[in-house]
Amino acid sequence: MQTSQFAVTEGDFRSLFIRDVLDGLQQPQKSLPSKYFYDSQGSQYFDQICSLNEYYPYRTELSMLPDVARDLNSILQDPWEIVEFGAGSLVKIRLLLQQLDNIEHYVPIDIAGDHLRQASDRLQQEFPQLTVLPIEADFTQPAPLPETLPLPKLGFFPGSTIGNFSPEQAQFFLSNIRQSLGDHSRLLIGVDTKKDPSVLHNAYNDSMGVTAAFNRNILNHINRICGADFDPQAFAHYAFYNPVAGRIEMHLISTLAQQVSIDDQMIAFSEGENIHTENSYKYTPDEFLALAATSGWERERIWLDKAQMFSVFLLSA
Ligand code: AVI
Repeated sequence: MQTSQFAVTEGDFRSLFIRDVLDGLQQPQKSLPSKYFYDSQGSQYFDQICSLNEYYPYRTELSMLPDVARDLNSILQDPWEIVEFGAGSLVKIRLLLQQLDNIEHYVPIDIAGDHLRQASDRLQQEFPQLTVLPIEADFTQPAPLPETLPLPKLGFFPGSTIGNFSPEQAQFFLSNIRQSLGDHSRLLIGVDTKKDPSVLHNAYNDSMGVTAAFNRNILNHINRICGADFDPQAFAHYAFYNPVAGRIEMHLISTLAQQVSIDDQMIAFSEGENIHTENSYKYTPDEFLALAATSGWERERIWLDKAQMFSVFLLSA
C-alpha cells in the first residue's frame, strides 16, 4: 500500500486549534467548530451514537448502501477511482466495494492519520486487487488530488456530514470537490431528510446521554490541546430542531457564572450563557439538489428508504 500525506505538524495543529477556539469564544454568540468533537474519545462517543436506536441516520444509510451499490455497478461500467472524504473507520466503503467490479484505486482522506493507515491496511488485505491510497488531510480544506490518479473519479461523502456545514460552507465544499475530482466525475453523497421534529429531537437527545457526553467532550479536547481549564460538568447539553433554519442546533449551556483560562486568555461565561457547538442541517431532496446545482453537480439518481428518513444522491459533474 502506498501512502500520501498532506499532514500539518503537531505544533501547527495546536496553534490553529487555539486560534479557532479563541475566535469562536470571543464572539458575542460564542461558538466552537464542530470538527473538534473528534479526538479519540469523541470518535468513540460518535461510534456509540451510531449504535443508538434513536440515532436513525447511520443505520438507515447503512441499510440502503447494498442496493445503492448494486445499482451503481450497472452505472459505472468503465474503470473508476473512489475518493472518500472524512473516511473514518472505512465501514461504509466495504458495502460498495463488495458489489463494484470496476474500481481500481480507493483514496480515503481523513485527518486522523494513524487510525486511517491501520484501517487502510486492513482494507487492502481484504481487497488485494484494489490499490488503497490513504491521504492524511483535513478534507474540509481544498487540496489537489495526487496526479497519479488518472481515471474518472467517484467522490463518496456518506453520513450526512454535509449537514454539519452551513449551506454556504456546503456550497463551497461541493464546488471544491467538483474541482478536485474533475470533469466526468460523480459524487455519491448521503443527506439526512426533513422529518417529524420529535424524531429529530430524540436523535440528538438520546435517553442514555451519549450525545450529551459527546457534546461536552469538546471541552475535554480543548483542555488537552490548548491547556485550558474547562469543567465540562459545569455545562449542560442542549439540542433542539430549529424549523426556520431547517437544522438541529447543539449548544453547551454554562450552569453558573464562571471564568475559563485558555492559553493565557480568560473567557467569562454568565449563568445560562451558551456555546453553539454544532449545526446539523436537514434537506428535502429538492432543497439539496438546488444546493448541489449551484456547485456544478447535477442529479443522476436518488435513493430514499421506505420511510424517507434518509437520502443518497448520485450527482454528476
Ligand atoms: C457527523 N454528523 C453527521 C453527525 C450529525 O448527525 O450531524 C454528528 C452528530 N452530532 C450529534 N449526533 C451526531
